[in-house]
Amino acid sequence: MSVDSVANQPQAKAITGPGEPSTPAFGANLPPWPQVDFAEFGEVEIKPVSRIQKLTGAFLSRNWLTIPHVTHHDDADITALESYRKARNEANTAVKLTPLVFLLRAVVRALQEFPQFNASLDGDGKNIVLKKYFHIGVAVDTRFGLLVPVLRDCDKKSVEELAFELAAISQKAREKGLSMAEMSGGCFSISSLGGFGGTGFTPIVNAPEVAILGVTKARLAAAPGDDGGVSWRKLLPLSLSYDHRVINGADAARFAAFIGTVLADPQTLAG
Ligand code: CAO
Repeated sequence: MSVDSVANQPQAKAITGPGEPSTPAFGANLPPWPQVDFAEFGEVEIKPVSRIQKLTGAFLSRNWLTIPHVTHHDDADITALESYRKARNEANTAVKLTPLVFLLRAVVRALQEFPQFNASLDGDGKNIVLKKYFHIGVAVDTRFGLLVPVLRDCDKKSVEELAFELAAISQKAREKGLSMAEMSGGCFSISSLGGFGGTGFTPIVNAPEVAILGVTKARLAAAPGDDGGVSWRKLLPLSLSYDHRVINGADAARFAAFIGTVLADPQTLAG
C-alpha cells in the first residue's frame, strides 16, 4: 500500500472538547482489514460467525484495545490441596470438587485482602468504585462461544455449594445459553483451561472489572526436599491479567502470591 493510499483512508471524526486541539479518534489510523480471496490459494468452507461470537468479539476487541493489560505469571503449590481434594471427593461422591472451586474461595480471600482488585473505574475514569460484594465470573466454553456466568456472593458459599452452582450454570450455558442477567454484576473473572492443558496464557480483562485470573493444567515439578533430597510438588500455573491504570505490578505479584499461600492451606478454604 502506498503512502498516498494510507493518507486517503477515511478518518474517524476527531474528538475535541471546547478549546481543545483536535485529536484523531482512537483507532482512526489503523489500516483496513486485509481483503483476501482465500479460494485463490486452495479449497475453503465459509461458516457464518455466530451471534455470541460477534458480541463477545466486539467486547474483547474493545477491552484489548482500551485497557493497558499486563499479565503476571506465578505457580501455586497445590500438593496439599490435591490430597485434601481427593479425600473430600472420596468421602462425598454426590458432588465433584475440582481445583477451580477452591480457587474461587482463594480468590475471594485475595479480593478481601487487596480491595483494589475488587474494583472498577467509573464511566468517566475519575473514580474507582470499590465493591463490598464478591460476585465472580467463570469463563465457560460452549458451542455458542465463550460465556461468563457470574456466581454471586462467593464469600458466603462452601466449596460444595460453589461446585453445585458451577456445574448447574455451566450445563445451562452449554445447553441453552445464558441471560444477560446471569452474566452481569461480576467483580472479577476466572478463566480455567486446567482441564485442557497449557502452561500459561494472557486472559483479557472483562471490563469494567480490573483483573482476571487464568489457570492452566497443574504439573508435577521436582523441588528440594527437607531431607536434602528431591520432593515432587504439584504446581498450578496462574496467569493474572490486570488493568495497569488501576493495579501495579507489585500489587499483582502480591495478589498472586497470596492466592498461593491460601491454596497451600486447603482446610481453611473449604467453608
Ligand atoms: N489442573 C489439572 N487438572 C485440572 C485443573 C487444573 N488446573 N482444572 C481442572 N482439572 C481437572 C478436573 O479435576 C477434572 O478432572 P477429572 O475429570 O479427572 O475429575 C478435569 O480437569 C475436567 O474439569 P472440568 O473442566 O470439567 O471442571 P472445572 O471445574 O475445572 O471447569 C469449566 C469448569 C466450566 C470452567 C470448564 O469446563 C470450562 O469450560 N473451561 C473453559 C474456559 C475457557 O474456555 N477459558 C478460555 C477463555 S479465553 O477464550
